[in-house]
Amino acid sequence: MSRLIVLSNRIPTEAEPAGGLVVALHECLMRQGGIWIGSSAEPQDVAHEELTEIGSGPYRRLAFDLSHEEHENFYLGYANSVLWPLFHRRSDLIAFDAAYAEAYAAVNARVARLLAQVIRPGDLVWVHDYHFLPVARALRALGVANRIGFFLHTPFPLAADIPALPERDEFPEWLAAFDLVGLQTERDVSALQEHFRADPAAIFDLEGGVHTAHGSFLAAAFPIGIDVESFIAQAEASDGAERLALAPDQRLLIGVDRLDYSKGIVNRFEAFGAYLADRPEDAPRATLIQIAPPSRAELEAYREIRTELETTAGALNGAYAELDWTPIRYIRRNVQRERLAGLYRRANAALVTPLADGMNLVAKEYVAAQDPDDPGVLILSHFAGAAEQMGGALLVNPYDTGEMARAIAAALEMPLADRRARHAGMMEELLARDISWWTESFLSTLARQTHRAAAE
Ligand code: GDG
Repeated sequence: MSRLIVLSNRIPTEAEPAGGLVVALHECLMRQGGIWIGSSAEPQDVAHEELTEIGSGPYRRLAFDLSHEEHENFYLGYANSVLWPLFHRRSDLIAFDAAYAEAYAAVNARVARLLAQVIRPGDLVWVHDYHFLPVARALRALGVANRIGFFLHTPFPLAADIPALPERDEFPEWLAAFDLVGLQTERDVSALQEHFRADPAAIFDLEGGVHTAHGSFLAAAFPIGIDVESFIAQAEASDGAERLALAPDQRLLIGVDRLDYSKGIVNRFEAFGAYLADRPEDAPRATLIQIAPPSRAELEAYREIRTELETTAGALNGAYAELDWTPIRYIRRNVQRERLAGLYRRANAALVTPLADGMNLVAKEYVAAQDPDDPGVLILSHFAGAAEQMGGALLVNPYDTGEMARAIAAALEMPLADRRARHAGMMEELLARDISWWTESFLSTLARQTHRAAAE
């Protein structure tokens, strides 16, 4: 069996709670042997040309340095102020700075040199996410002929938006240096094909192969899943709901998101406000619990969205709260995973309403956590990748406050038989394509790629 070399922005440490993706990759590495490579937890004064061993364990974890300047220009700059907004249809938020592109190229070139030192013939290389788009091209230039797969966790950018990228001419070359480009949804595969259609020399085959002047690769959808069984067990064992101290008939809605402008949290609060405004006097009270741990807080766009969110929550609570009822409970602190599972189970509906999202695992976790005899309702944005699979959700346009407010009312009034049928359908899909399916199908597809002579 081939060894696996994983490259991702961060390497999981023992101190952090392990999510489904981390556990799944950990299991692959345990099975196949290999190395997990990512950036050091803290930026350094100088980025040395070496990999540092992290901890000890059944497989190696190696970290590469990022200097303070690279943290600014590569991570916060190019990755999160150019690619992230572009890939989430927010070209208006792109920050243009030549230093960003320079740092992005330099870090990827260094990571490629370091990777080339540890890759052995026959290894499979699995690169994660938009931080490392050019790394395969850099590896090919160093003579690495191994199979290299890439998985994009975000949406694939719309063809019409890609011209906003200063490095638009290099973008197709970056992709073509991989053997396999995995995307979350069929919609993303179509977006990729549309982008390559602009190249008159590009040929597409029926199996998803894209043949370009820069090389051939396979583009396919691998919708990421969750560890369904372990989520069910956590939800059943959790004390999350008791901690809320809610009256038994109190209706609960839940939102859980990294605080990010792509997640549509402000729109969601406004929709909940519209629901509250229209709610009949005698309707049961509903509370929205929103868990939103901050991320990328050094960036202005993230500080702005936080202020906007907190202002909106404050205004709605001011308008609708009563002495014994707070409509929005907003929690910025990270909530333990087990507790979260119990909160999902207690919630009558989840509001998963991103403006753009690669997949959105919260949608899947919410469904998995439900009591099958009395399940809650998933309200899901059309623009989450999960919408392609979760046919039993109430699908909404997150920009349409009125539509979302009506979906909240419909969810809270939905008859049990309807809730059960929707939940059962979604569970079937979740079980069929869980996180093990995801890693296995990606890696077996990568292992089958034969067009580029792999160094055996
Ligand atoms: C990217 C893509 C894609 C959140 N708050 C807490 C907490 N969480 C956990 C959730 C969930 C995860 O974080 C968030 O995952 P998402 O999928 O919703 O979103 P991103 O972080 O943006 O992830 C996304 C994903 O990659 C995987 O490919 O689905 O589209 O953007 O697991 O539960 N967990 C705990 N406490 C919190 O307070 N324990």
